Amino acid sequence: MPVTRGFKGKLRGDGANRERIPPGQFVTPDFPVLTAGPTQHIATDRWSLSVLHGDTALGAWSWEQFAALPQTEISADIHCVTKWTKFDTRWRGVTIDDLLRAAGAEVPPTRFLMAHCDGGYTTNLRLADLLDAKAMVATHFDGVPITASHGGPARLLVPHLYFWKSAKWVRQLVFRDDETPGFWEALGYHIRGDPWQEQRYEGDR
Ligand SMILES: Nc1nc2c(c(=O)[nH]1)N[C@H]1C(S)=C(S)[C@@H](COP(=O)(O)O)O[C@H]1N2
Ligand SMILES: [Mo]
Repeated sequence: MPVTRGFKGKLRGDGANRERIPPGQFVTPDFPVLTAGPTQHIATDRWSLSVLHGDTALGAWSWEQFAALPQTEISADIHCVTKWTKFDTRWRGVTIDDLLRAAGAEVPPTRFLMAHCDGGYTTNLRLADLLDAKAMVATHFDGVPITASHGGPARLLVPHLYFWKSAKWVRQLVFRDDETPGFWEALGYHIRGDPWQEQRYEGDR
């Protein structure tokens, strides 16, 4: 009976998917836009990405040079601290591992990094959360260039942390000796932001 089959299928799906929803989150099919401040628009011929250690440049890539780096696809669920979770987002870009390899910095010079964006947004990250193909600088979403509102031409993607860590319009990755808070972290959000530990605000575990 089709109704029974459908009903069972739905139950199985919900059961499996429940395990994919971090505590306090709800699933949306939408892709909300969340930006503090205006959307940034930068032409790819004026774009570059740099990796620095303090003031010292370790590597820098024009748009063409970046496109020539090894490309990787990541499919992942994403979790915003405002409580929406979106399943199965599909991205393409350059993993942080490949970026550091291209910069000749396979061994990260420090354990911490700050991502800097056009428009002034920053977010701090631990290298342990960026390596082993867990994160990338993404240029494509669902097979097409990321739109400006979602952070194109290039954004950080760190899907296992709350999505505020996935900095849109990223331009510089700066190694630092200390774990300095970025934009939201300085305003009271958690320094790391693991959705599975519900690390929303400073003081949460
Ligand atoms: N540059 C920049 N990156 C940013 C933000 C921002 O305000 N500026 N917002 C963060 C937050 S809070 C979230 S939830 C995601 C939202 O990404 P989206 O607009 O593609 O959904 O981007 C993150 N990256
Ligand atoms: Mo967010």
